[in-house]
Amino acid sequence: MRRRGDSVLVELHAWDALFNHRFCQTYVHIQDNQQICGPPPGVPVAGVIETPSGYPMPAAEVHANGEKTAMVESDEHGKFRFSSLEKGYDYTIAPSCDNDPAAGLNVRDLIMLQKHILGLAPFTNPMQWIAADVNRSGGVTVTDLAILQKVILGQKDHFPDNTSWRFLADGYVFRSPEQPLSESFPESVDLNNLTAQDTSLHFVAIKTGDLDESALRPELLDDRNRQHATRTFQWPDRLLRRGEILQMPLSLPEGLDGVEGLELALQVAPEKARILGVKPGLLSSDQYSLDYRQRTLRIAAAFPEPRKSDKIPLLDLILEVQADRALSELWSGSGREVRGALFLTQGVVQPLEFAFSPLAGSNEAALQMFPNPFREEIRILFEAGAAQDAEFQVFDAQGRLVWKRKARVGSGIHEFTLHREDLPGTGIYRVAIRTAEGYFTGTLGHID
Ligand SMILES: [Ca+2]
Ligand SMILES: [Ca+2]
Repeated sequence: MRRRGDSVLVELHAWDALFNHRFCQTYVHIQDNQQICGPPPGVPVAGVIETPSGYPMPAAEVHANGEKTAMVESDEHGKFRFSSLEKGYDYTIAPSCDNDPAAGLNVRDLIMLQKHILGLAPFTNPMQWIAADVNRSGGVTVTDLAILQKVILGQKDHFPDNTSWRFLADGYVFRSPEQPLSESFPESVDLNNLTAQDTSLHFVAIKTGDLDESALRPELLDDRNRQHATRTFQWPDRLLRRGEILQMPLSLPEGLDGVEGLELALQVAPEKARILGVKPGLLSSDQYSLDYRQRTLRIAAAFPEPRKSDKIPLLDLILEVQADRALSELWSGSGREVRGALFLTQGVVQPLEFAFSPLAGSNEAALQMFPNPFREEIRILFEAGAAQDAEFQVFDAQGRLVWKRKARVGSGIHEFTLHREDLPGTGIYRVAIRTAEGYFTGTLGHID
């Protein structure tokens, strides 16, 4: 079939009266100057894209490639539709999506991949193999595990030689489901010499690395979180001095059994401390990452064998303290905002948070001050359990030490007085009393 705009090869032959013959080749360029041919006929081509468990995939590009090309996007129901593809041409219909490689990736995926590689829980359907072949090498190996770990830790922002999603043309039957990657399964549909509409195309969307299919279902993890109690990293709080090097051991919270993995992001507050490094512990260096600029420690660890709580640190985080502050004040966000989760056997996920407990014997509530705010002087009371040395400190709102004193105190209630001339001016101040038993803190206001 020839159309407007086509060039057609023709031969021109000529004979004279003596039948001498010559010919030449040239082109006829077909034009429709009087617009009598009408629009070329087209037919709709449409279908749907869903995850293996039937969740619709929105915002995937669907390309119709060939001599004629077109592109549409899937809608929130996973549906796509080319309203009119010109008839008579060959098309290859193929979805694609390479956005947000980290979507849906978490330690549960690492655990599932590791268990498959170790032969503890081999995959049961070909989609898992395709998701797990992170580097699209045609096999599932520890290299895929390492790349997945780096993407989860934020050390890689894409999958080498692979896209965020792959799309399997539905209806393909794997000949050897236990070795699906050895087959050339179809990731597109060919429509040759299109003559009639086709609105029943179906693709299965497979998110690279996302073995538990949480990419389009973030509520999966949230639901599991809601069902289980929060676990707490507990540290004794204490006052720190500017310039102090702090080594914080991070161990599994107490009372745990069957821990298959751990995910955590911990950020140090700006101006309060900076990360110097990590002292290795149970975790190998590929199971955590340090972002010095963002002041963030991230952990994504899948344990080859379920672990119990013990005292052996996962690692020690090493910080340089940049302001006189309590340990509990060094972090961005409160302990409840720490993004962390423990992955236990049976698919149980427990949220993780931090808590800082006063040292035994100390009690922040025991530090009483009045009048507060004060003009001339303020009386500050605290109770010590035994005779000991005490250090009194006052910090301004910027964390600068503005007043200090040392004294020996006996057991019982003690009082000291702060006068207006002890402070550089009006404002909010933080009082801290450090003793061998722990420390007491409180906030006071100085007004005119
Ligand atoms: Ca691979
Ligand atoms: Ca996942």
